[in-house]
Amino acid sequence: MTSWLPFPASSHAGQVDFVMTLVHILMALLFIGWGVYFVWVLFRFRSGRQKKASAGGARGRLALGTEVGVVIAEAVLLVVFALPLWYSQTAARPTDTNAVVVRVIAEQFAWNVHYPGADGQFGRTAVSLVSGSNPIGLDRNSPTGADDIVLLSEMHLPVNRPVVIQLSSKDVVHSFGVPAMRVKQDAIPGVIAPVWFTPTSTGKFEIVCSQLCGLAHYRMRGVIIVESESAYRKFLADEAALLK
Ligand SMILES: [Cu+2]
Repeated sequence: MTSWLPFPASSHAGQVDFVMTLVHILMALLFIGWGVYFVWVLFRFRSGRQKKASAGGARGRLALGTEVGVVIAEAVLLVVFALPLWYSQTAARPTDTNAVVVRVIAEQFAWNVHYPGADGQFGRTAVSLVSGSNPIGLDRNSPTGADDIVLLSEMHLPVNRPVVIQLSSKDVVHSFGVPAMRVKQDAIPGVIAPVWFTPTSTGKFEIVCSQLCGLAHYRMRGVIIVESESAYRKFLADEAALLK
């Protein structure tokens, strides 16, 4: 049923697809219902049958009942399905303490990916340190900053381990969209927004910017490389070796 959607590469993809399918079914019913009603109204109230409009408006409970029914259906979609899912993937944190934590700092028109390095702690960053060669303003001399790893528009992740993305932006509002992971979260200057997911398939998956953020918005893309735990560890070790 959901084969019209991108390949599902995260553990919560099925839940998102389910909500999306429900929304599409409701919208299809509304589209057909309103369409049929519109044609019926054109026929029923044609001028040949009814020259003068009634100022009194519609009587009967059907219209009100339909409206209330639609509102209830939409409220159920929102409150029962959409909001709990959104909460669980953003405000709530994964229960797995082994989660990978990565910062993503968006800018026109790239994704800076910041790993805390071997010590598991992010180094200090400062706006005054931002330069062409230091896009996130990382202080390499801070106690936890020397081992940090910074990549441009490329993110490596281990398969089957939760990853918490701490998302922010250097300039304008962007949106971190990973269609295969069913992840989308706005990147807002001055705000650190969390979003998390668990990749369930190895492979390369596209990061796209999902907010129109400027002239080159269309090429604000990145790649997530999901790999085995050992390949991920090798990646971290290789990057750490480059810093020495
Ligand atoms: Cu953007």
